[in-house]
Amino acid sequence: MSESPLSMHPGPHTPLVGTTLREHVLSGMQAAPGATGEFTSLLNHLSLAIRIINSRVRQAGLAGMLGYTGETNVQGEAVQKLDVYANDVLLNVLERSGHCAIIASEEMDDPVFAQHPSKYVALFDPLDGSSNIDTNGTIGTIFAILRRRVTEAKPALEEALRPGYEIAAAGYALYGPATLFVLSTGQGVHGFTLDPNVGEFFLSHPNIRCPSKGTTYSVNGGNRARWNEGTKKWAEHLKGSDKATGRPYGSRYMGSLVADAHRTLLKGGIFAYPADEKAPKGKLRLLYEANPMAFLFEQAGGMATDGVNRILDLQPAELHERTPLVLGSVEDVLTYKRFQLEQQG
Ligand code: AFP
Repeated sequence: MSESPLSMHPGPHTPLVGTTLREHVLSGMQAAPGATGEFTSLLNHLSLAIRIINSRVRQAGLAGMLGYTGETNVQGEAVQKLDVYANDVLLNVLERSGHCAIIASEEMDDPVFAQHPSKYVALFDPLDGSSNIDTNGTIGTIFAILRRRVTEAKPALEEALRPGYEIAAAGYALYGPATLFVLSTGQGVHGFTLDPNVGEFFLSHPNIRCPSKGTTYSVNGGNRARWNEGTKKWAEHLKGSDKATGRPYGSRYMGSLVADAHRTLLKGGIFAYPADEKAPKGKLRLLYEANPMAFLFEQAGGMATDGVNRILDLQPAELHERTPLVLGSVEDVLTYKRFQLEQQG
């Protein structure tokens, strides 16, 4: 990237202008041999969609956008007005980008296939944690991008059903006190904060690393009675007192994966949504939630499993498949695994 005249001759009144998301993506792509600019353009379109969704989230209470539509989605969950809005924005912006052959969303029964040849598959949860909307809690958007193997081929559903280790880029937007865009294109994890006055994301969290161990755990303890013995013993273990291992752990749970995962990514510790008697395959969706988060955690030096197995190795069988999800600091995720293996004998 060429230096601007300002940065070449900084003076006492020179404004400090940080790296924008656009510049960051572009500089990564310039280093990639054979890059055509399509990937950069796709990520810029995603950033646009997120800024549009953010703008509506900020006005939701004033714009009559709170509450339910009265419909249920493919998961059987009540749909919020903002769920629909966020889904429509992402779909519209990504279709217009011309870079996605297949677009699949947690809110749509079936994927949308493009009529023209294009290189990428986009998977997203348009508004994660939406049960927090009406109480002004933190919510987010989660996405993953896959490269198609053959651009010219007619797009098919199987192209979306690929294991997470094939992800080319993943990230999330967090609509909290500030709006953040956390992204990995396979070269570490970087966080950008939206300057609402300028309308740009600026690099605020370069090269995020998840600590190897934390002191908090994040789980919906209300499900305890339905957990397996391994999970029950693990939770009791964390509540036990032992100075050497930092126990008892503190408990933090928002019920919004983006918020809980973001805190865990920065501070370390563990987030778990295990399988239970009511949800034997877990609650969270492999393609829209678990895979993108697992990609980010591994890129940041953390770990993500279904309790025992690596999330990114799981072969999806269907679009809306669910999985147990345990992610966070390597040491903490391995402790959870030890309790699962002990119970299995
Ligand atoms: P909603 O989008 O329906 O609020 O679900 C959020 C979510 O998928 C994920 O973001 C949370 O981690 C998890 O569900 C919370 O589930 P519980 O309410 O069962 O704890």
